[in-house]
Amino acid sequence: MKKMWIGGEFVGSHSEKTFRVVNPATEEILAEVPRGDRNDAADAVEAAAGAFEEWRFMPGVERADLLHHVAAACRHHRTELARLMTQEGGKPLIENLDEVEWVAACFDFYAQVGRDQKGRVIPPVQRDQFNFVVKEPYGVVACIVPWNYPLLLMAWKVAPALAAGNCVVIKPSEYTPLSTLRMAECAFSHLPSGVVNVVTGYGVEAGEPLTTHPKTDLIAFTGSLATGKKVAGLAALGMKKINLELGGNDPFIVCDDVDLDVAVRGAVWAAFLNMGQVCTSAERFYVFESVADTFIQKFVERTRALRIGDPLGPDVDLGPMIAEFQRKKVEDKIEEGRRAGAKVLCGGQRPPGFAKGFYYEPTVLTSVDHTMPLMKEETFGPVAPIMVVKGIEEACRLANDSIYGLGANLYTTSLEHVFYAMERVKAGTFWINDPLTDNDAGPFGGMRASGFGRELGSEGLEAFRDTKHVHLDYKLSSKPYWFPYDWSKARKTE
Ligand code: TXE
Repeated sequence: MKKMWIGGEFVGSHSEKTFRVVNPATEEILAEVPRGDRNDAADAVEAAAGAFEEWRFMPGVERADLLHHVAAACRHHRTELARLMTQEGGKPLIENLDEVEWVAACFDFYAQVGRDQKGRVIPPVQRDQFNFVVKEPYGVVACIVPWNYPLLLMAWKVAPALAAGNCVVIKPSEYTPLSTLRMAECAFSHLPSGVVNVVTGYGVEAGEPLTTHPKTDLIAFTGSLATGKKVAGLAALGMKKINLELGGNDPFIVCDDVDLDVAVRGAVWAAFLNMGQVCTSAERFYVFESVADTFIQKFVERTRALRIGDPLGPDVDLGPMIAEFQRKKVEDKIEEGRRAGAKVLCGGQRPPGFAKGFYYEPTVLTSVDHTMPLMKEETFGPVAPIMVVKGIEEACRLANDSIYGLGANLYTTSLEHVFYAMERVKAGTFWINDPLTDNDAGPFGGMRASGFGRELGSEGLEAFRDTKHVHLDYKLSSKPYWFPYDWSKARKTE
């Protein structure tokens, strides 16, 4: 039975209860994991708070060295961690191998950024004074992580949080805790006890107590809009800082001036990567009418050619969805679209020949419009609804007709289209001719209902640092404007 990582030790839950982790490709039980509760969450927060004083004042170069160590351990265990994520999450192994490298790169990035600067000097307002701004850690950061990128979305919180001098408590998703527990064993174990803690369990039982614990200073959350609202509400009661990376409903615009073979390959990948279970999946397509028929025909051809199978591979493009609840959500969305008149060009069913596993065929629909939830709500599955538009104005208007604003994609060779769309479309990341490429130096996060705060980039470090202005008078001189007042000046102005 697996154990949680708290205060530098592997421990069971106070409740002694466990929950099962299932392989979504085979529906077999992979492991029993402690079902963490309020007491376990409290132990982890206390362990993090206890380690804070030592960790926050560790010299930046030493902290950086330890974070580089985490990155090296990650790379050393890359295949094992990638296989674990594949078994518990269903993402193809080839994608998880990439994910582990991105995790290591994130720790390397913040090891360096974290030791670069921690404030600035500003000009004083009087002689014999010195003013400066100090950036300082908050203290204990709760990192609540979803199942679609279990290690990457954890690293985007933990690496900058640690680099800024905070200590953390990680609550992985109940669907994908194993890879994070293994990271604790092979990488976080190099850090001083209590700096990183991992509490496994369900959202309400283990996640909520982390959000409300008096010693939790900041909550960094990635997940659904619905749960993000709950976390934000509870954090507000305790006046805690939050960073929310929520859902998306990303538009994908294809103009009539591009190589359609390239645009189609990019679009199919953006739609069906990780079975569409990516916060920045391309969830809705807008194609210029003059190229729509050709685009749709090529898109369907490439979708039909996708290889569905065992995510451990080899030669597989798509694995299963994470769980029955997610597949059912997609099936209901497609059924609803069909009833409203949408046409399914391919997919729209479970693939034959899979007795087990939450498999679903990648699905392409046309005859869709913005009265359908398919185009307005996050589907988070292997579904590509395509609308035909007259031009860039209509495409941008429809792209913005959403409560979300996480990412957006555009294919064009026209600078006019680039600037028209880039300046108008509401999205935290705007990809042009290269969908979903992340950059550790580029801030990632949502506008509107997709959340607030940013991960990655210098913004991603700032999210985990508080600001203090220090004002120093080194002559200790008294001031003319102190008591008792000299009214003679006032009379002169009368
Ligand atoms: O997300 P949740 P789930 C969307 C996607 C998906 C839906 C539900 O549409 O269908 O969310 O997925 C923890 N207090 N995204 O259920 O509930 C939970 O244990 C504190 C988009 O996975 O948001 C898990 O660790 N924590 C998203 C984490 O929150 C709570 C990626 C996310 O769970 C909690 C994933 C509570 N009350 C899902 N309730 C993206 N944008 O990438 C749950 N949790």
